[in-house]
Amino acid sequence: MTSTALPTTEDLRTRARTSLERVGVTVPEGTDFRARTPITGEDLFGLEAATAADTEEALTATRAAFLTWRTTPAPRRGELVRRLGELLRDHKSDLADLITIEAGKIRSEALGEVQEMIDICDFAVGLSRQLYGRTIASERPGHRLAETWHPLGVVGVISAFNFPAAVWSWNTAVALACGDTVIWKPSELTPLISLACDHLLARAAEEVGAPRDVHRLLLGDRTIGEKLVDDPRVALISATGSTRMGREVGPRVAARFGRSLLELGGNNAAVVAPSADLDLAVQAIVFAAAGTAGQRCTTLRRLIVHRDIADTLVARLTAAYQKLPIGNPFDDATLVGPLISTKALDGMQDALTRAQGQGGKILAGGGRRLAEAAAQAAYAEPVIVRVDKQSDVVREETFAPILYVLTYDTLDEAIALHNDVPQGLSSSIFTRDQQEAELFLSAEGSDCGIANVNIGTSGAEIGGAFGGEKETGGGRESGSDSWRAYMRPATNTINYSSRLALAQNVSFL
Ligand code: UN1
Repeated sequence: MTSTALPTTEDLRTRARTSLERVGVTVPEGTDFRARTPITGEDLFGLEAATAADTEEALTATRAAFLTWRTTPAPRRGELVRRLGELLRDHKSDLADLITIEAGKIRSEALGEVQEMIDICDFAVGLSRQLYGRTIASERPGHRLAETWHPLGVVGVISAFNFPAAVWSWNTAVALACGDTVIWKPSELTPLISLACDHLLARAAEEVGAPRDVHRLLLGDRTIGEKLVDDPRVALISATGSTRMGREVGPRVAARFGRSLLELGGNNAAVVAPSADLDLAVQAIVFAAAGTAGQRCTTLRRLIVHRDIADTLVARLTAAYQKLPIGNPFDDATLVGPLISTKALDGMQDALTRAQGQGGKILAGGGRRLAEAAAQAAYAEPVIVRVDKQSDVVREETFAPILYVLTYDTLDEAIALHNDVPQGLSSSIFTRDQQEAELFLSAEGSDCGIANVNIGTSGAEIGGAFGGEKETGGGRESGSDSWRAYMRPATNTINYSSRLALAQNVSFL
């Protein structure tokens, strides 16, 4: 199925300009690089990129701002985040428009992304009154041990096109509450939503009397990210993107003893057991695998189905895939928008060719859509591929809507297959058998940072910690106690007696 005709690039340009103006941003015209839309695959505006001097200035300014921000009481810092959350609420629709225009997300998911930003702001406001340390029992009389959490410094946020605003907000709302300042290097593919977010934060800072330099946006190519990665003034690099990118960033930050928080590739799977509620499973699987055109790091990429129900489930999924409306993401009926680029589509076709060469059989989808409308736009049918083993291509993350289906006989076998990939982000099991569910969640079950029961792999709430193991990079962002990554703990030993007692019964003098 195909939804209504695509808007023209001129319509999208006008809509982007209107949304930006309502947010308060005047598009800074330039010639360094171009904002484009995957909806038509065409350019929207020419923009200016940050120069090396701009990057240097941002480093100096955010470092100077940190020196005052770190001593601003945390609940006062929370006021900035609260104001940002209010402005995001006021501009929810405009921001969602920009996300749809630049990332191609359907309207409901784009609004969801803005909601995710609002949610993390609420969370971080509460956090600003809950940066708790502990008191620890001392082994010495008249002594107290305590743990104090201090702001860390400048945080460099490197974000990807697919969650162009929410991932920035997870990092920025929490970092600001924690007393850090932020430099943001967004994806070159999503500059407009970045300008809008930066503008709203600057406005919030002005309104609450916080330093303007608590945040800086640097638009441009990877050389900016590299500068942040290598500069010792950046205390923490929080980078979201491919495992290939993380392989470069991690060691470079470590080489200067900086900290990094990496949120890299996923190759997420769901196990579907014989007792699963199939109505629920089908709905959850289609959203997780085909939603966002397969371009979430949490997208469901592997389905591990019990042999007894495999044919039934696959038939139901295939039928659902055939009805997926693909096309204009602004159309309420559309469920699958464009891929970000023709390069992404080439990557998808290449993976499908390889999968077939490695024994895979395409059961649904796989074709190109709306090719006639715009050669530069990349609309693709989400695909289901049946495979009999986890060959090379199945073990890789292809950032496109491809769902590989494998079968299993015993749960042990399913868990072994599940964990036998290099990535470890998100996972789920569909079962009504409590023993199976608990085993999947146990230490001998899923090896991922996110493990769910009777819900898909994507669409996590902000309250939990977000991130994964193995090649996913090990970082945790967003909720729970992820805030600790943005602060440094100091252990304090306080002697309130008038005797010097040495630990471990050491005697001296
Ligand atoms: C990402 O794809 O980088 O759980 C983030 C989810 C979203 C976040 C995805 N809340 O799918």
